[in-house]
Amino acid sequence: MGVGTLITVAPTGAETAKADAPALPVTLAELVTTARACQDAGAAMIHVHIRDESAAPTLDLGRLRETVAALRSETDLVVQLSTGGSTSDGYEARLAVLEAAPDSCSLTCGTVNFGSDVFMNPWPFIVDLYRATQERGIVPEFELFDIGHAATLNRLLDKEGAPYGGRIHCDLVMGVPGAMPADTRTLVAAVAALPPGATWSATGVGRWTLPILLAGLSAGGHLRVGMEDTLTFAAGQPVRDNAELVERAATLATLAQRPPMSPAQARNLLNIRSEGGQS
Ligand code: KMH
Ligand code: ZN
Repeated sequence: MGVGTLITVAPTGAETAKADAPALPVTLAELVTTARACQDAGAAMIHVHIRDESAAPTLDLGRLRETVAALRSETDLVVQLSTGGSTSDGYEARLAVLEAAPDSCSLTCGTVNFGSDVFMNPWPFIVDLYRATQERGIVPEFELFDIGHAATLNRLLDKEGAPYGGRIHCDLVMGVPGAMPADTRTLVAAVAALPPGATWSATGVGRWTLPILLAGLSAGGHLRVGMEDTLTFAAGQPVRDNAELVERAATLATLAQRPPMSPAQARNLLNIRSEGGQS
């Protein structure tokens, strides 16, 4: 295939308590240490959720700005902030995330059941967030938790035009309870529903991490791994840390003859013009 693999690490998320997973990076120092280790292991982009002083999820703008600055100065990674936050975050706070001026942000293309909660992404919010990415010059990554989200993405592009940077990059998040299942036939169907020319990564939640990693590689996709999505490395074996998940993804991508992209190659793929901190 001749194309490398973009490995994104999602190290923290908003759902897991530090007490349940001591290796979860929740302080800025832990996040930066994790980011460096994951870059060394083959990650090129980091999908960031942050926590407050009590390790609870937060969208505090000051902390987000500090986080972007620290990741820029200490790593070369493409810095992607989550605009999903946690299911209890309001639309205004989620829109305000863009004021922290990351390279990229997540943009979920529809409302979806999320375990016993609902992750709200109604059409007017999607449009507001998308326009804000265009105005602020932030490259969106379209998060698809269900196949219907691909239809919403196609509608969004039809009505609102191309994303900033001109590249359409999607992430299939598979296996969230209540959302699309994490199996190969669903992955193939979801990829077939993407806009023409889109690039995509895939991640499987929980025990679906490895099957979706293998299916994604075989289907020509990129990869997302990390403790946001799974806390289990193998049956009965907790994840050591995020770098362990990135190392495995990098090993399998290399075996598939699509070795990990560097952060510079990832910037090229996504058409992100800003420079990484260390380049
Ligand atoms: N924490 C989930 C409710 C995103 O980062 O954009 C939403 C999420 C998606 O993780
Ligand atoms: Zn997230």
